Amino acid sequence: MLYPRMNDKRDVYSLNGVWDYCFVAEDYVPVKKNRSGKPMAVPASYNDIVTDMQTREYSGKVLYEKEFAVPKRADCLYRLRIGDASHKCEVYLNGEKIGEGINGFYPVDLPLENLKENNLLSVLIDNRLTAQTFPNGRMKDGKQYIKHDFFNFTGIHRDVMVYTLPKKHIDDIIIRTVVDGDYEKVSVELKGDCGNATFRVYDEQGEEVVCTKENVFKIKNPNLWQVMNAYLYTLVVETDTDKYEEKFGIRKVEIQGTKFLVNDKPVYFKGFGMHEDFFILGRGNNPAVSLRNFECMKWVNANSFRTSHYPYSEEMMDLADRYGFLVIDEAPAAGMVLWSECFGENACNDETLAIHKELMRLLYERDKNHPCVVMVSVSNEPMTTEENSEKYFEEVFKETRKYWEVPVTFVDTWHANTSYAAKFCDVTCVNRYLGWYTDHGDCSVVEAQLSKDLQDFYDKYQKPVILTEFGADTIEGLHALPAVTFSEDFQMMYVAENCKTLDKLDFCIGEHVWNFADFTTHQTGGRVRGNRKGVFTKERQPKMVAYYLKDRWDKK
Ligand code: GCB
Repeated sequence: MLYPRMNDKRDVYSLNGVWDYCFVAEDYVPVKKNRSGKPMAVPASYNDIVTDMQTREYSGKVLYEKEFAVPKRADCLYRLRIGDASHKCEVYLNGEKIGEGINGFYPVDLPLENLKENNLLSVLIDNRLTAQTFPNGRMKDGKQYIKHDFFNFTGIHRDVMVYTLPKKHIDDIIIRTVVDGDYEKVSVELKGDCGNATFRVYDEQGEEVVCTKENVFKIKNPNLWQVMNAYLYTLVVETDTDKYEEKFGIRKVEIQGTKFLVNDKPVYFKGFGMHEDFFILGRGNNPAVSLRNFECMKWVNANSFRTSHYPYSEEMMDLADRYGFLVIDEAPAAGMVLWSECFGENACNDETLAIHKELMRLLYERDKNHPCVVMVSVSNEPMTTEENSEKYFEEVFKETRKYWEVPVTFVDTWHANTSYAAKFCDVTCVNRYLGWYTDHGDCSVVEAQLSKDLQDFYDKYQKPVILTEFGADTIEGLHALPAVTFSEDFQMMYVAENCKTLDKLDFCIGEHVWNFADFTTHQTGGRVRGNRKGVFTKERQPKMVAYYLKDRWDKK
């Protein structure tokens, strides 16, 4: 699956902007334009744009429509690309169904076969979460119940494009950098009707370093893609009829004992779990916000992040490649709780498993050429204390490993002896809020409890460990002596206590503070304008703890 890029063989037309949207009944079919639509921005969630609660928190079907026209050329094929419509969607062109998106957070890419002079594109979204959607949720008496701690943002969240392809075209490019001591072999697999292909590689100065007809070639004295010191080559594939340009980096990922090696050097993961979330935009992709996120992460001396709890936009992944961040690429499998059949339609079942497997494949299709992806996480905090989760995750891991060559994990909240799925992970990833959700306000419990928990995991599985979440809700500007919870003083003490403990555990290869920035959640008693565990505020300004981390990570 190639991202739409414009060149002399391919056109791209943006459909971003103001669309019409409205809520529709269960059996609604968009055969003709709905005249009751109101204006809505794309890409964006509608939830933080509207001013009434019923609209903000609506669960059901939502129709997005856009009229458009593009120059018509007989010599090419037209396709539609929606970066993400959350969650499931059906797509209609001029009243005819042309395809669907099985889940939010993934691109929907469909042929546009019967384009007219003027066209109507209708995207019928369903934002309800059940045991067969990702994330999981539960509907009861028309009400949405959710087990995860982030808002169910709804809308078309990423760019919408119409693009053209030559009739004989490249469908996909898979780039593998074979690092075998001299770090120089690159192999390119093409899919599609490609005929006679030429491969050219340009370095960052724009100098051509390779020009060949062979799909396996060498780059002399290559620059490696290094952590926070990225080097990206540009591959240009040209066939008789088509052309496509894809960036790639040369890097090798390996686990040796308790070490996670990138290009043979051990790395320590310093960074965050994050969310795609900003004022008014909701989960809408915005390059300025993404860049501010990266600049803040670089400033604080982070070198990695997890795409908690769903795949982030393709544009974010491109930036991570360019900055040199290590990314743990997470599937949207949050809130997975029930595997037992006695829960009927509320249980994860074979259908859930089939979709989960397909989402792992689609993640590979989308992200395979990104050097930043050094590990894949199949789920966040599933209820792996349930016996039936073992078989389920065995299958999900097996499927994921069919595609991905990087280490595979999931993020655990249970214990070494209680988690049925911990054994499948290449790296043990654990979330802990000791002194916060347990022994609230007492940092003195952290050292003993955290060391024991992580040591137990290591003793049992002998895998390197990352503390993938720890953090404390903090209201910026609130100070307290002694440091009570919600103050900046407490957050700093809390984070430092966890970090100090990790320094004593040599099997521990990383720390991801929860969260990079404050973010929106559902309304519950424990959340004041959402989750406030950000090291940065929602405006992307540092809280006091950011200065502690900046100093620590500079030395680490
Ligand atoms: C967790 C979850 C994360 C929550 C966080 C919290 O364990 O993985 O999604 O936001 O705790 O702050 O409660």
